[in-house]
Amino acid sequence: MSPPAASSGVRMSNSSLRAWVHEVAALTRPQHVYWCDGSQAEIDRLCAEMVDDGTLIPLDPVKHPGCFYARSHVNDVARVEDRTFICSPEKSDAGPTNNWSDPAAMHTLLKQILDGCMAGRTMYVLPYLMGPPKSPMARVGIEITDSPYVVANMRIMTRMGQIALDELGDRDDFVKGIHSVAHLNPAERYISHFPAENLVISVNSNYGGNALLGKKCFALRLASVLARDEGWMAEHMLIIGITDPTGRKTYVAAAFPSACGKTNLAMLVPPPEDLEAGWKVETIGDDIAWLKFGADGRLHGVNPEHGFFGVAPGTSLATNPNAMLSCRTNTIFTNVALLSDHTVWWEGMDGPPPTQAFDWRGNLWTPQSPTPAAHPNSRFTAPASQCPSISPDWEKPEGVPIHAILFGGRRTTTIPLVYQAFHWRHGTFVGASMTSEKTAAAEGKVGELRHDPMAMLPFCGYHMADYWRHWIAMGERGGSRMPSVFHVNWFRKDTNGRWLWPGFRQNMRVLKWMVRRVHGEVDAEKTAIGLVPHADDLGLNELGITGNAAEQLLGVDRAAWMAETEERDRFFQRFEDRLPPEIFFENAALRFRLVMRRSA
Ligand code: OXD
Ligand code: MN
Repeated sequence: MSPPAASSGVRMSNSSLRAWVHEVAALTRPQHVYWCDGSQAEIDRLCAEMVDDGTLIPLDPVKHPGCFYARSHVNDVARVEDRTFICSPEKSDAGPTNNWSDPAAMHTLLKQILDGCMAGRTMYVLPYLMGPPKSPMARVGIEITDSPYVVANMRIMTRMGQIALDELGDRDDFVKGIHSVAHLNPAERYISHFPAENLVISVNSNYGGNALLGKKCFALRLASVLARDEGWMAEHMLIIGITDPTGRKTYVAAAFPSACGKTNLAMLVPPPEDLEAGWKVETIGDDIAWLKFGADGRLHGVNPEHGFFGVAPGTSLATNPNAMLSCRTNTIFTNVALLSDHTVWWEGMDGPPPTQAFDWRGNLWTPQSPTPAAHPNSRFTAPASQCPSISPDWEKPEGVPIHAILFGGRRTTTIPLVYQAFHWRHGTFVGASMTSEKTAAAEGKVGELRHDPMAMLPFCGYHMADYWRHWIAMGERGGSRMPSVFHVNWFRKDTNGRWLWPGFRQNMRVLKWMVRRVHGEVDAEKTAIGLVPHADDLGLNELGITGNAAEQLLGVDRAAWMAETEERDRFFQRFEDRLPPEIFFENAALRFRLVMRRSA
């Protein structure tokens, strides 16, 4: 017998959905079952309840209308890659970069944790849509959760409620997600994906990346499997539209590891002289892209999300005014610092630090305190529609044609500011070879270098070598219509540890060069690693970057690159005979070009 459903206005006649919800309720035994309709009245009521029980603190209604402050448990502040599992029927299908568990064994273990875990709580049933309404690329997910904080965040991050039920109709192909905060016990924390069942079960965490199941769990890990099987791509990429002074639009999708500036690039404000000349950058998405061939044979991209789950520290009016304006209203701030006037603060915000604040743990903080006021992975959850740079195309059901794909990492040495791959297969190798210094978005030691192919290391739901094979196959299908591929590195330092590149708005110089490359309007220097801009074409002189600094920023250090190829070989060996020969070949060809001191 399942408990009574607390009434909401949802209209629903999908019997497979109803049966599954009953099954989950019978296991988790909540006090109430509540179907979310996604309405404003519903969320207002839920937020009022969370304010009453201390889960949320309302922010100043004038400075931050509709905004709330939340703190997580101190042991629950980031994604937990060592507790994230791909439970594919065959171990070999998860590959060497994922944790695998036998699906039956994982189900048994999770059943014990889920058994009665919602007792005394309300179980929320959240229907949500990933992708623009009426888009052939959109998919419906259902998340069952006992966390009203998750409901409030999912309502921002997805199109949630009746709209999703209407899109689903009577179909049973929805992605299932079961989430319970259970006891927030880190030893029993599991983020488990069952690709063969279109199912995610996440227990003992309430952190966004682990608990908002539409995001990393569905839109990347499970969607990457669906995409492989159905001939499309689910990628950890932002999408922007760049308008040049002729009015022409060029769309770029870009994959950077977590906390490496995707949100900043997605919302870039060009420097004043470019704005005056007629350049514009518009945001379609800041984290995830679903790419599918359109009727024109090109890859088209949609942003499956509906909001931003942005890293707060370092975000300011100087570094990302569009993000600051996006999160002024109707936003949930998690683990930032709270000021006594009910506004928020984090390290890197404009102006001097406050004389005192309550830190993310709730302790009194002053600038003399030895620890940061905001957790380095503190977040804002803000509606994408509030972003001043949101593109008029962002909800186009058919998506936007992707002209260029950009890879990037946080590398203080070796990798130049920008280079272009010779062709798609080489570009696949460039993406597969991505490395970056570790950030706070996942647990682990910050600063360590790690391989993060296509920024998908923590998000690919199957064997990474098969994923590269899928990229190569997509390239064979798309032929000359595939996007051009580039690699950027905003994070180069000189031998004294000073940044070589100013970054932020000046990244527009690189984007403009890429636009001109895509349309065949500027040439490039053929080097062993790829096609590199001439310093003049980026206007490096105007930035005072000349001589040795320009050489370091754009040059190819053959010895360092040889070491890079050796490191790549070591990494690729992990994939044994599943490694596509094309990837092996591209690394050998790179080494050959470096040794022969030839260009291409
Ligand atoms: C994110 C991440 O939150 O990549 O987007 O960790
Ligand atoms: Mn991300």
